[in-house]
Amino acid sequence: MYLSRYFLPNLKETPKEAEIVSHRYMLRAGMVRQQSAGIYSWLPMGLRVLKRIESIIREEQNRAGAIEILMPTIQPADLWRESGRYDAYGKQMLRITDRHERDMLFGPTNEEMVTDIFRSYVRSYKDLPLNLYHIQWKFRDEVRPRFGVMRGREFLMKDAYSFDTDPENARIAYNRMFVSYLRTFDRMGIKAIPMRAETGPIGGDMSHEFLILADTGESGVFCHKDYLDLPIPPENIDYENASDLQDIVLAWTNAYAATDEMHNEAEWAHVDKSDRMAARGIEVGHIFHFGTKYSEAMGAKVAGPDGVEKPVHMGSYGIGPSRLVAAIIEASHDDDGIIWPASVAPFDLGLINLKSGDAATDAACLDLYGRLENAGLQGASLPGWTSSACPDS
Ligand code: P5A
Repeated sequence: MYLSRYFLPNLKETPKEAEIVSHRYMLRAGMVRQQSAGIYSWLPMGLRVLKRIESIIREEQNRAGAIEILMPTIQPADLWRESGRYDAYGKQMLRITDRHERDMLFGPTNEEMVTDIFRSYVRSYKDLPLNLYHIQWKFRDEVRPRFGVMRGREFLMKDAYSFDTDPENARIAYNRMFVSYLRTFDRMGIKAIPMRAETGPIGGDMSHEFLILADTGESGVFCHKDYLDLPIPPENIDYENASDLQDIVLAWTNAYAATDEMHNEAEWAHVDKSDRMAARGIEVGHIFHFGTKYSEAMGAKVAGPDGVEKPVHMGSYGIGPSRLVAAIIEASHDDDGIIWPASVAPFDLGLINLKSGDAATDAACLDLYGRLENAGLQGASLPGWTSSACPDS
């Protein structure tokens, strides 16, 4: 890509509305443009980072056996009436009426819709386990959209949904996603620590949030220092091996780790003072086990070997790719700008022609540019390069 032919509307001044560093740098680097409170257009360089984050997530979801689908952003209210969440969701839900006076909504999450897909096709335990995911825009009318794409109203989510015959298998499905999240965040160059979490409007009895440590995080976190050095599961981890998965989850949940909502002073007191980390964190992922909450309400049943039909056991697993763009910047920057982890950098390199107009240098640069591209590297090339537009990779 020639920088002179690229669309990189970078700003010289720091916009006043940007309170945190990631928002400032994203606006200054021309990555996003705010269109309304909490609603953003993604400009070319921002979109490149978002797409790289998406593809890491996709690769790790596929590796863990999840299957990609794509559900719509607009959903019929009737599905949500079946689960009882249409009224319960309150003002966070953007409600829409179509020309036939039918109640619709812009999806804040997809538990109901995926349960509807499941009940329409799956009847037997032989078709399980199943995990379906999609990467789709969501809308939540947040009371305080802020910090740019960190807490947007329209935001991208990867949401996966697991279906199993019983609680034991549902636990294995949960562990699979837990382990795949450790790999996913590690590949993005960030340390995300799983912490026990509230289940909120999604519901259920077991939940972990994945948080990265950053001073600007919205949650207070309390955790053991050991989490900073635990090994990440390898690429060839066997997702069919339930006991390996359980061992990894135990290792990653053994020491104390909780957000302020779940913090327990009595348990914290048992952690040696020198091992304590009390910090701020950004939630980049959140996983839930909620058993039969939706399948019972919506009649999603499978027949077991004995032919008896029972509601399917479910969990849901979210990651925020658009929030991750900002979160990675919060975790990796200095006073001069963003320090992109190589795996998510918008460009792999910048090629600078210091003698633009000199025929031999121009030809050498062009040749090098072509060869780098053929080698699979994504570069931004001159002439017209300015240091303020230079990605830091
Ligand atoms: C899990 C998947 C859910 O909605 N249902 C489907 C469950 N979980 S969650 O925790 O509410 O959201 C999952 C992840 O989405 C990101 N996220 C946001 N990103 C930007 N702006 C927002 N307003 C926002 N709300 C949630 C987070 O990364 C969260 O972990």
